[in-house]
Amino acid sequence: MKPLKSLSLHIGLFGCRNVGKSSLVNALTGQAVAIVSPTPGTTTDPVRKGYELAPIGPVVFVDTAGLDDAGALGEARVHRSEEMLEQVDLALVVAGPEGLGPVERRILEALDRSATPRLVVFNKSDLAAPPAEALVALKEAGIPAVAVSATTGANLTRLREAITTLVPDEWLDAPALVGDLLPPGELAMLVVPIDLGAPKGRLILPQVQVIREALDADAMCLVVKERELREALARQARPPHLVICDSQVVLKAVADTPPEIPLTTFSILMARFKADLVRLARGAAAIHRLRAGDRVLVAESCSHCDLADDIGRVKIPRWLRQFVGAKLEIDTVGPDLPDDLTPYRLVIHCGSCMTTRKHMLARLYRAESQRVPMTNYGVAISLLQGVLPRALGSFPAALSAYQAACREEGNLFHGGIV
Ligand SMILES: Nc1nc2c(ncn2[C@@H]2O[C@H](COP(=O)(O)OP(=O)(O)O)[C@@H](O)[C@H]2O)c(=O)[nH]1
Ligand code: SF4
Ligand SMILES: [Mg+2]
Repeated sequence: MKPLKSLSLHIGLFGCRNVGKSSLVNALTGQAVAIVSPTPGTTTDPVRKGYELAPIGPVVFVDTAGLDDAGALGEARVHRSEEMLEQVDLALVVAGPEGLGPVERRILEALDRSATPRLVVFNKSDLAAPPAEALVALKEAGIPAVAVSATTGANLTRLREAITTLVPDEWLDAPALVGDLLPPGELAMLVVPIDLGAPKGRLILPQVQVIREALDADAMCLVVKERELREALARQARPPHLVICDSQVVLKAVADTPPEIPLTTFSILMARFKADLVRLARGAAAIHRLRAGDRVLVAESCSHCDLADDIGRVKIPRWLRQFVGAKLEIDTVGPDLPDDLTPYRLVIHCGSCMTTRKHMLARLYRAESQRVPMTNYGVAISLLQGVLPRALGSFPAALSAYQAACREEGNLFHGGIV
């Protein structure tokens, strides 16, 4: 068999006959692609199916024959499935509700040898839940597991999320943090407040990352506090190419920076780098729709962020209530995000500095698949301060997504969109 070579992520499904591998491909793609049959051994050669899998993008599912097939013909099929184990980019080890046996264990060992990201899918959860001891053992081994039903569709969203978090980095082209915005020789002016919230004796990670990337791009950086910004700008014979400020001083930075100079915030740069700025900007439009009594979820990704505590638990709720001019029900959660987000009109997520882009994309997907808009602290703060269009000026796709979402809702209220 020819080795797999393609730009699409190949996701292999492996397991015994009849556990529902083909049914899962059909359920995930919403199409009857793979032949499903109660007769064991129906899938013979690996079957590939290209599909646009939200939120990852183009993928190819590789549905394989059961690895427990018997007889001479069965052996040949097993061999072809085993070859696939080494070739896919990501593997779903599919088991029934009875749990893991020697076949699954062999598959997991083979995947470990080739360092292939994998997760165990306990299918047929409509018939029975997977054994608790199997879940505990997998957890101890650091192997993610999800119980689903291809028949009822239960937990397929969770499965997609789990797949997303396992996708190897090279398959999700991460946008640059700032390098693409700064041509060589140009100047970035960074506005960094040194207040009580600033850590002692150092800069925070996004600021350091921006400086490093600007230097990598052969650009220059000038770092000032918000009080010195006006003076620093006045001293430049040639204006900076971009002003980047801390979200919390965005109002002052906008007031002190001539409108022709592009300006954005560290958090907006991080939203693009760590998640998807276009989608978070679109989600932010829901702020204009909030009404008295609406529930908003403020979500944090980890539990060690004193600064975000203050922003997420105190400042954003206060600014949000002031902006909407009404009482809102604001819950704060973290580090776990609830499965059911439907009680909320909006999720405002933290900057996710400690988690991966995949993690954030999976969370965005969870919210969007439940039709709950999601934005993040950085985008929300600029909106609540009335300067979001200015702060998104360097990101036309995000700006138009936000404005289109505002228009869709027919809302130019609560301070308008410009
Ligand atoms: N109850 C139930 N039956 C399922 C589920 N998924 C698949 N099946 C049934 O299990 C049998 C084998 O499914 P198939 O997809 O062909 O398994 P494969 O051999 O692993 O590809 C078929 O009769 C399916 O209808 C499920 O989630 N729940
Ligand atoms: S991920 Fe970063 S922003 Fe989010 S709660 Fe943790 S430290 Fe704070
Ligand atoms: Mg099959």
